[in-house]
Amino acid sequence: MTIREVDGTGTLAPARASDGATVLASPPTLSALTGGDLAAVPEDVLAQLRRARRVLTVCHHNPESDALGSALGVALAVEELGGVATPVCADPVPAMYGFLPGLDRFRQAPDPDGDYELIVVTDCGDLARVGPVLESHAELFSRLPIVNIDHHKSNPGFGTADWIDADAAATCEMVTLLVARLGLPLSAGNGVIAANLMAGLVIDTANFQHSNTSPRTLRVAAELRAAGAPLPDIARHLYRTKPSQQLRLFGLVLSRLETAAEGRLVWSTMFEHDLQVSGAHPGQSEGLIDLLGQSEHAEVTILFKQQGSGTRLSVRTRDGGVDATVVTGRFGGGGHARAAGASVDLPVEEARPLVLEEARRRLEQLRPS
Ligand SMILES: [Mn+2]
Repeated sequence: MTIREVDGTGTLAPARASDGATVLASPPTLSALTGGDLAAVPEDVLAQLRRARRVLTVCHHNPESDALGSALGVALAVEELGGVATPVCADPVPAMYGFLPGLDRFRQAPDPDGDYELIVVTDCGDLARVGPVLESHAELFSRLPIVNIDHHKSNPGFGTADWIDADAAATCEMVTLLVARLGLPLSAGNGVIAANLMAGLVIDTANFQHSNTSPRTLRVAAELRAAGAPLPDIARHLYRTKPSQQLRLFGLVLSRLETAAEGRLVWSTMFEHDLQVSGAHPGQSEGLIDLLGQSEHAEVTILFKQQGSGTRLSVRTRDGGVDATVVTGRFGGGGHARAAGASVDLPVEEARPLVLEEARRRLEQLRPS
């Protein structure tokens, strides 16, 4: 289908640069998105983006690919419409995203000669998420209109124009709709737009596996895939690419997996010498607990990490089961009901039986065996 019937007049207004020149002779063909999907983009957001020629796009500091993809996607769309844009993130692009094209466009501060007319903030649940750029360029943020595009339910609406959609799996899902509504083909920008928007979807849905993956998310993904987004590469780089040292570390810790309460309680321990043996660094234990939690009957999964004379514990629990914060709370920790952690001032051999006893007690309360 083509994106007709979306502006209420029966025809799609062709994308126009602010000097009135028609950028596209005919609207791009879409294969999956519906008129209803496209109609979700607010008119005031479209109007601001069609009008502005010099645009600053900003995502949150400590970025992942939903932040980066959404800010870059908007910037490139502005440029496709004949404007100039600077994508900014307060922090450098993490090395793990180095395989994605176009991220070298990011600056860590606005261009002093940018002469911006508009700021587009993406994937920020509140304006402070922008990070240090906000304070260092306070004048810019207070003077210029702000378009706020985000999918965090808690977003207070800090923009001149706000588009907050908590049903969107990713801000990149929203930006895909925006790019299409602007009349641009999703293959625009040499495929950079589609690749980065897809990466944002992949990260925020964990490969389209989280419950936030809606039919619309999949239609958006289908559209990006049709536009050439390299989904297999993105999924492999983000989820199936690990240094051998990290896999060796996983192996050491997985080999110590223990279970109790008919497999409902699962745990393992990572010792400091595991890092030396495997050659991994401490940050590479990321993902281990989720692997342990794949144990078939696991309801409470605990990873104990030796930290000098103390112990760090991570707890994961199954939906509808034990509240992980109740277990970690006993040991001065916190977190979320399904994922929590604590640091215990005891050697791992002493901390472990105490924590396991507490976890077992909570399991027992829930469903006595
Ligand atoms: Mn996001």
